[in-house]
Amino acid sequence: MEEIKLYEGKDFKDFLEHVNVQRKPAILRGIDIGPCVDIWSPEYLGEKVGNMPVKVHVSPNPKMDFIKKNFSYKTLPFDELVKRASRNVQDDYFIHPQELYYLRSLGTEPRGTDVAVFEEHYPSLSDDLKIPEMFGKEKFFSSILRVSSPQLCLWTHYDVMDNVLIQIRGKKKIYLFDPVDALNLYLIGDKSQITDPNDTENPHFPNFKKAKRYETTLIPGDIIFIPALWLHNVEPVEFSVAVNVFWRNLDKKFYDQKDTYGNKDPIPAARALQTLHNAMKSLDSLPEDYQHFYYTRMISEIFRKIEDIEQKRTNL
Ligand SMILES: O=C(O)CCC(=O)C(=O)O
Repeated sequence: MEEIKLYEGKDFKDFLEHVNVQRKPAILRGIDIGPCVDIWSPEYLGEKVGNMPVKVHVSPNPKMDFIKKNFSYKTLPFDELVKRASRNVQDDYFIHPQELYYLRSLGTEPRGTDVAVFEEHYPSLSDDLKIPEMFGKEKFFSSILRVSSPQLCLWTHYDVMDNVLIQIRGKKKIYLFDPVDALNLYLIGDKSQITDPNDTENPHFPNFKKAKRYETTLIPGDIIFIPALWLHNVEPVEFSVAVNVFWRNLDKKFYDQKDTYGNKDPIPAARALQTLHNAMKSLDSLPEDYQHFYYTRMISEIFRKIEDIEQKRTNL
């Protein structure tokens, strides 16, 4: 297990330097983020936000799997969501058999054409949370409220932008993997097929045990920096409320302007992946032994490129 650097105290200068220079995960603990840490009980949240409808993931299985879609979507009043998500899982079993809940707040536009901004969509809660100004307002992309039942794990995925996750209520385990380990993480698109980061002996994913794992438990008030492309998986130990803030760490021109969820690959990368799929389609017309040979040739070229990049990085 790899250490995640912890910065404690009121001053976040060293944390910011780590974020900007090392571009590795880091935790900031002990800064003032407002009264939310003390007052965001399920009752308070329900009362303040009321019955505004929200779209939630409902899962019978604590390990949500986006690839196999083992969960469904339901629209619930916000106050009902926090009531259900904050029940102890065992007590809840007979009332809502095997239902666990996860809210990832989206914009309010029903067709998903606006970006999530916490202060705008939850104005009755916004004074309770002071989001530290860390990265420059012009780079801001979105801020997302996340509410989760105890134990309900979000699938392992990467985001295309840097973000900080501000843990407000409940303890939450977080597992992170360096993008250099991507080959050991069995990716399909932006998601990994690894739904349980502790399942290192799964015969379907033999290389997973080679991936270096960064792991920690966040406590209320903690802010963790999750660099773009770092795979991560979260497992709330208790009823959990968090807000994460995404910002464009690359030049604006690299991002798809129509991407309201902030999960589309940077434009040159999306084009490269599309070209790869076209190349694969074009090879389909050849006999299999030719396909095998030309795929191997393509892989050799790609590996050469990766070696060049690695060489450059070790010389830095
Ligand atoms: O804390 C969560 O529920 C998920 C966090 C996450 O996926 C993120 O910060 O990108």
